[in-house]
Amino acid sequence: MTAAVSAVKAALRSQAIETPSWAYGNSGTRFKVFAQPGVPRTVREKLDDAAQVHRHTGVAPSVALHIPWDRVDDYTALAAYARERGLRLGTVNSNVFQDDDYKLGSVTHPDPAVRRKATDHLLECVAIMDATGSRDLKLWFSDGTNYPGQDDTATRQGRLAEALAEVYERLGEGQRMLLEYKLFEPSFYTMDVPDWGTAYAHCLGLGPRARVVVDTGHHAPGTNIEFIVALLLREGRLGGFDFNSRFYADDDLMVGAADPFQLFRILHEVAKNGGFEDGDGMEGVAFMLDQCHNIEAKIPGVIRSVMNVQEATAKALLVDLDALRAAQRAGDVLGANAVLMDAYNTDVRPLLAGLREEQGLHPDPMAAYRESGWQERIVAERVGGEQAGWGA
Ligand code: LRH
Ligand code: MN
Ligand code: MN
Repeated sequence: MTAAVSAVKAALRSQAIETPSWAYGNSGTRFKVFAQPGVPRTVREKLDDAAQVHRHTGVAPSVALHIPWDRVDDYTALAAYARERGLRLGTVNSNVFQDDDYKLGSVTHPDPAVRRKATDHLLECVAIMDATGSRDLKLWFSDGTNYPGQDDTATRQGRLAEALAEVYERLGEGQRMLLEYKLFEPSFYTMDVPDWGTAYAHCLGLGPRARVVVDTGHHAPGTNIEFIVALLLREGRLGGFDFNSRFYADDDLMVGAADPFQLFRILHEVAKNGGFEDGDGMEGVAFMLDQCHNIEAKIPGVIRSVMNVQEATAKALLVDLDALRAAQRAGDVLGANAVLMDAYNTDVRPLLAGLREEQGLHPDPMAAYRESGWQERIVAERVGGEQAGWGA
């Protein structure tokens, strides 16, 4: 027996998956960016594309911005533009990693003038959130060192804490700070926020609206990510996810492509916590994609990713928790494992197709997009101008 289908559908209806503005632009590796025809030239065109994803999936109502890639003169007007397309502006991602001044770090740089510049950018991002109505500020720092002895690790932690405290103080009432960690890259000896423990310690020092964000690509191979998720949920400090797939490092491939079972195990931890329901609230878990579609078509790549998260979510929601707990209490190792695997091995595609039809959507979002003619239209219309890309 699996969990009641009506409850599963209700939770699926309330889940929201945020798509990143940068997924719609050109991206690549350090070897080559393969430009695609029809790619957006402006932030507004990125929103137009995101609206297509939401139109066909029904579960992608918000778009994450990245500043300065998505810098505009009037963020209130941009928010209105999003609203007219059935979207809202979501998480604001800061960027203190693409300026020459940040070679030795941003908020942890040895020079206080560089630290000031970086912190001012983070404060500017909060001002943008005021205008867009965004709840979450997402902070990721490339800061770190390449060589032993290059700088003092503990001193850098102090500089980081100081900058974070200043930004945390600036947050408005309904705003949160999400701190993202990453094992390595671009710094290769030490990263200043390399793991969940470091991020968690800083969040604890800041206050309850500071939360950890788990980017699934930012761990060492073999890391038990669902353990980290369970622990952060228990502590009330899981702010959200940056979903993507990795085979080797921070590959930023489509979520669920490399290891759908891991995605299921992660979402099972969220499901046990009722985490799909009140995603918008201050306690909500943000489900964000952080991906780059280097060789596959952008919009279908995002649609496929949203569907992958939805499928893993449906399977996680299907776990019969009563049966699981009974087996666990009885010490029935194989029984408990079987309950979990029953849910994972369920083909949830018919359930999701039915749910979409109930919502007036095409049962197959990929086919709906193909049939919509949007791709042909943007290829024909978006000529001239500079195409947006990762870092532009
Ligand atoms: C860093 C990262 C972070 C950035 C995004 C563009 O690797 O995952 O979330 O904001 O890439
Ligand atoms: Mn990320
Ligand atoms: Mn990353």
